[in-house]
Amino acid sequence: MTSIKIQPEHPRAESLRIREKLIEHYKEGVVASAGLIAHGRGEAFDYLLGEKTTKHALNAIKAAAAILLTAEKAVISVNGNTAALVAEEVVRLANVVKAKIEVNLFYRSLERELAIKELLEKAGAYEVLGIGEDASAKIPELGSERRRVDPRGILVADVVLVPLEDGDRTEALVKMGKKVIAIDLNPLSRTARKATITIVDNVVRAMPKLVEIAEKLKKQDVKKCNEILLNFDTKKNLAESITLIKEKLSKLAEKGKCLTLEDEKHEL
Ligand code: PTJ
Repeated sequence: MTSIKIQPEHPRAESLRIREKLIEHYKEGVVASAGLIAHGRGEAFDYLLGEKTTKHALNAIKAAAAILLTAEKAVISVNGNTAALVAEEVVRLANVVKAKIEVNLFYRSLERELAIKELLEKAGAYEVLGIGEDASAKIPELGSERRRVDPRGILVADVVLVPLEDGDRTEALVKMGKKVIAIDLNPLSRTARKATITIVDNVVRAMPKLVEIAEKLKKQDVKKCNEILLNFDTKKNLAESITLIKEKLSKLAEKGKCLTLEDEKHEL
């Protein structure tokens, strides 16, 4: 149930729908109040990226699918925003790549953990790790509540997918020898810069694409995954996303008109 009626012809209808979804889940105790602010930052970068999955993001998604399919113990880490926006895709991906699902929150409370678990179970999850006392292990050198992890999940994982979050845990997980896949619209964030593979895209577009590509890749020989990973350069890929933003802005400035990125979408 949404609190405003979104007209389908509104030029920013999709963006408004996503906002309403987050607000709704905020009211239900899934999304943290800071999650709404975090979304605003994401929106700003999405606007600069043209609100579409770029070819660079697609290459990173392929590499992410390959690393998840070749993992021994993959875990999808879920926070409030991720659960609100892509709970079904989280469950689908977990099934395709045989990953575990673990709730891991910055603003941790048992109420939120349980609300997120319920949402994931409604989406079809049969096991959700990291709830309450289950998160009994600790990630070393990490001060925030994110340090508390499940000994059956993130603690022993070799690959962890962390859709949109703050950067210090990514860094700590990499230091522990884990491979971290981040989905973050901000290519300048610490998460984006520290992850093993960074997908600079909106989770609402990246997650369904990741499921689709993992499903296709799973049918192929494992050699294909290794080949994708061998040819993927994280730093180069991240730099390409930053360059894309720079070029888009330069193009708008060159025109000498007061164009918005909305205009640019139609012009290019
Ligand atoms: O649910 P919790 O308690 O774990 O808290 C979650 C938030 C998101 C509040 C917490 O992790 C946080 O404060 O994160 P930050 O430091 O604000 O970072 C969030 C990052 O996600 C920013 O770099 C945003 O640009 C990015 N982001 C926001 N929305 C999206 C996004 N990236 C991809 N898709 C989005 N929809």
